[in-house]
Amino acid sequence: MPEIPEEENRLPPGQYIPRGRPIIHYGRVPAFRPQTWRFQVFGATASGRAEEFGWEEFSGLPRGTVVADFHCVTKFSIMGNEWEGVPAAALLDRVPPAPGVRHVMIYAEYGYSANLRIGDFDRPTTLFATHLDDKPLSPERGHPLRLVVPHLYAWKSVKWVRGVEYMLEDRRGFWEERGYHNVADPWKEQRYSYQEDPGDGPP
Ligand SMILES: Nc1nc2c(c(=O)[nH]1)N[C@H]1C(S)=C(S)[C@@H](COP(=O)(O)O)O[C@H]1N2
Ligand SMILES: [Mo]
Repeated sequence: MPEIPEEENRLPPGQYIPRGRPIIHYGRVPAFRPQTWRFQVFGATASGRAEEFGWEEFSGLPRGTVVADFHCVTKFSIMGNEWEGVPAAALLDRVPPAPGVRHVMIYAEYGYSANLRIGDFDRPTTLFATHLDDKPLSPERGHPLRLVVPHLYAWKSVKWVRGVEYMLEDRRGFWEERGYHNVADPWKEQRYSYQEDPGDGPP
């Protein structure tokens, strides 16, 4: 039988398992209004047009489940989360990017954002989650929709997400502009922008 690694063996360097499941974010928890909620895909789309989804339409996209650990740069890790929602790949199928797209910017309510390389966005484990462990997300966890990018530090897992911009050139998001690493791989401890190698971030 294949062995499931102990939680200790699944921890990236410098991380620890806290008691409970911390919740952290910058600013307030937004209210969800299903009638006016919109999800926008814009920038370098293949069609040249922006696309907008209402709540019903977005939640009707193909769905999937991902079980993954979650690593915050402040060093706590939350192990074995079961996220359910719309895989990023399903959105990329529905709204194909133009051929030159190498990066995306994810936007949330209140101006929070995070940039990702297209290869990190287009992973089988990257998904727009509506549910955590069989329950709808709580307001504090990102209800109604949050991105989950489990293989990168959790500031890239944008809560209350409202849109994606397809980008031909990389730009820094909220924390990437404030001294955090552009790529954010926890296994390489890519915490801060001063650790970036040439090519990791925009010039
Ligand atoms: N919109 C938004 N998303 C966000 C944040 C935020 O401040 N605003 N904080 C990020 C950070 S730093 C972390 S560690 C995770 C925390 O997710 P959790 O509250 O579900 O543990 O959300 C990320 N997503
Ligand atoms: Mo974080």
